[in-house]
Amino acid sequence: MRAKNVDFEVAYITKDTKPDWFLEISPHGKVPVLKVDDDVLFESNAIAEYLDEVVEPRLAPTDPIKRARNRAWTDFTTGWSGALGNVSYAKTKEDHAAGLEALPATLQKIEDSLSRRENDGPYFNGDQLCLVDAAYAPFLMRFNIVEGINPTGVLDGFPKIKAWSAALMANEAVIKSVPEDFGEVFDAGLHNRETLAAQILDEQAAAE
Ligand SMILES: N[C@@H](CCC(=O)N[C@@H](CS)C(=O)NCC(=O)O)C(=O)O
Repeated sequence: MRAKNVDFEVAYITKDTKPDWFLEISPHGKVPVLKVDDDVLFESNAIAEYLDEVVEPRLAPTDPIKRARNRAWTDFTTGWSGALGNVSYAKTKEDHAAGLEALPATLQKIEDSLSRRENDGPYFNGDQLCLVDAAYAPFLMRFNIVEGINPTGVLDGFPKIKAWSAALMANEAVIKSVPEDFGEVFDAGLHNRETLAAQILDEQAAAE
């Protein structure tokens, strides 16, 4: 919505204290939901596609083949988020090592898809942020934060993803997609999930 310069109000929902009004409108009790007057939309991709249809400028390619490819890659975010999350949110060193061993297979798919795009970037479709960027950026943002806590350097082997990630993390709409206290909220989430990253944060704090 920021990429489209739409006026909107945002309510951030905390997983363990979901308000009743939210549970009444969110079919799966999950974020995001978008309320448009009396209509409620859910599922990130459905919301993003709706916004793209009703608010100019159109970000999805007009060419049907390119649009279908974009859609196919936004549909892969479950695999993408799962593969990154198995590293970022691992609870033990063993699980972290297993997640890290499996991750390159998923990264390579995206690296190949970025290599095959017929543009010079920096975004998926060229110089305009698009729906594929919007779908992947949140997971890259969180992965990058955990890289700052427990670095693996895995993206060094995937230069296209690294450059794409740098462009996305510098984009104002992506930066503002989270609240200002996101760093603290995210750290608290790492602790709630009893992750290895949280243990490392605690060790670093104790050593200071
Ligand atoms: N496929 C859904 C996934 C939604 C989803 O899993 N949301 C997570 C946050 S990213 C959530 O609300 N989790 C809270 C919960 O499961 O209780 C979408 O893309 O909108």
